[in-house]
Amino acid sequence: MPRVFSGIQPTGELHLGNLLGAVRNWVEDQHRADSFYCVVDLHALTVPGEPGALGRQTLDLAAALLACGLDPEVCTLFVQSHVPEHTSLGWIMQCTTSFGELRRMTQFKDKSQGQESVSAGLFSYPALQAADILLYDTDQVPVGEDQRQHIELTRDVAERFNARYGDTFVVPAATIPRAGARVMDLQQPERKMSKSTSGDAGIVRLDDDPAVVVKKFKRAVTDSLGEVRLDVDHQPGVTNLLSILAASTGRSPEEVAGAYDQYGPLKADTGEAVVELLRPIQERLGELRSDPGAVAEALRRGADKAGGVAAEVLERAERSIGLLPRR
Ligand code: AQP
Repeated sequence: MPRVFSGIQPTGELHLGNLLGAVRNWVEDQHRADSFYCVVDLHALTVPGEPGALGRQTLDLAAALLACGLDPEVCTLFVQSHVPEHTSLGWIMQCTTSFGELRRMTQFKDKSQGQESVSAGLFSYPALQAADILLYDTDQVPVGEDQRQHIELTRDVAERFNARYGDTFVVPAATIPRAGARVMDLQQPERKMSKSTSGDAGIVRLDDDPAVVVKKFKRAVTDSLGEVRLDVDHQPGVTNLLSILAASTGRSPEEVAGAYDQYGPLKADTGEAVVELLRPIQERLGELRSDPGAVAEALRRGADKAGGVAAEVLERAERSIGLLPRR
């Protein structure tokens, strides 16, 4: 069985981009791979947040992931800070990654733009992300398109470490879905839909009311060309709607594009398809939110299992480097 690892930040509520770009594949992968999924709370510290809110957001995000279909009896779902090996290997990865590599990361450029103060953690977090992945001897990392560059960096760093200290890490590969890999903001379709940067009208949250979802799609920004074509450069809004409709209904974007010649019906059908996609998730989310103890218990069991694997791999890396063993 291949080993799969992926993570998500508890920086806000799960949105349609997270679901179509990553989480839906996690749910499928858990049945065909030995899968580890991590709520990466330490990554959330790279940008300022409301003091004291992180624990609640972490639990809520875990409940949302379970509502999407992750089964803690089948996969390993855990919280990054519950497995301290992540920070230990994170430092080793910082010392294996170059300043120039981190400076080229486009997410850093995007997220640091216009900020009064930028943390050193925001700059170096791709090294911690590399540690997250490498700690589990990961073969495949299911992510959205925006994470492609970080997974490439992880591969480079793993290969560099292996060349420098001897074969230690499995070199992972990204798995990116064909439809839904890059869901764009409904109001600014040239920007990705994002937990922390999208305004309310541009983002579809997992627990948005059906009427709200329909309204957001009705008001989605398109263009004045009056044609329904897949053309991300000239018609980013229309292309986004076609991609979302395709990903939500299991069709190809080309097939969906051929079925419409007006924006109104395209918006209405996309809204309805997303409402249907979210309906069962929202029902389960209601049940899970009423039992936070069960969610916390699933995370505890996940951390125990993840910690066992992570400790072995960290020790292997420390031995490769030649750090003095504890015993
Ligand atoms: N718009 C998107 N389309 C497709 N996939 C997406 N992902 C995120 N946004 C989209 C994928 O979701 C997974 C978890 O992402 P994350 O929360 O760890 O970080 P992110 O990519 O930075 O997501 P956000 O929503 O933009 O969060 P913030 O605003 O906190 O940075 C990843 O696999 C990602 O590819």
